Amino acid sequence: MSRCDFKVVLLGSEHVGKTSLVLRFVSCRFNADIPYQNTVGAAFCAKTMQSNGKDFNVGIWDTAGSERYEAMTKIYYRGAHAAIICYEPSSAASWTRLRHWLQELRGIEENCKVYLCGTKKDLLDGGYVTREVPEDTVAAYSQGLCGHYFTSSKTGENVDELFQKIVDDCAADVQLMKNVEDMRLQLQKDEAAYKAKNKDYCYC
Ligand SMILES: Nc1nc2c(ncn2[C@@H]2O[C@H](COP(=O)(O)OP(=O)(O)O)[C@@H](O)[C@H]2O)c(=O)[nH]1
Ligand SMILES: [Mg+2]
Repeated sequence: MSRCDFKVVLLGSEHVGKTSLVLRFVSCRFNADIPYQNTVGAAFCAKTMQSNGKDFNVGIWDTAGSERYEAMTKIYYRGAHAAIICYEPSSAASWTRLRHWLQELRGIEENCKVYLCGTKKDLLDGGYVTREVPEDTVAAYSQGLCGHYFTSSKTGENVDELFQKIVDDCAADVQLMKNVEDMRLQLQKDEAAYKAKNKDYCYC
């Protein structure tokens, strides 16, 4: 299995914590001491996850939130099975912008599963910041979407839960799973054909 079974994109304004969320999930790390690095275009990583006893290769695209890269970011929506749209509960601006990301995404991938993610839970819990986005506003907006998670990449709280829910939802999607099976079969055929063809050139 060399290609990704499920494609997940991360969207949200600059600085909301998208790259930290991916880093925490994939590497179980949090780099608070590293100076802020803007993601350019998008970064890709993959992780194997299980659902219902089966393995799935999950590809994660961490996009740049900056308007400078917006035209580029759209390229990464295409073919996404799930999107995590991030906002900071202490930033009304990041919440306002979230609607924009959702519209953009829907325009390109109508059937993409959408998850909202409120980031930096540790800061709110610790009283370091104050909430600007009311909880009932988030709850109302989340209805009709696939879920809402409130995460901390610093402590890891709810990070695995968010990604597990995405994989479980994808694995339970009959049409999507049919495509995954078809793609795996095609890959096996391509690989067998490639090996058969290259056998003729082997002199060992
Ligand atoms: N305390 C705390 N800081 C965070 C958390 N997530 C991200 N940050 C910090 O927020 C800043 C922006 O994070 P980053 O992941 O680069 O945001 P991005 O621009 O959305 O990719 C960095 O200084 C991170 O260390 C978190 O869960 N808790
Ligand atoms: Mg980033």
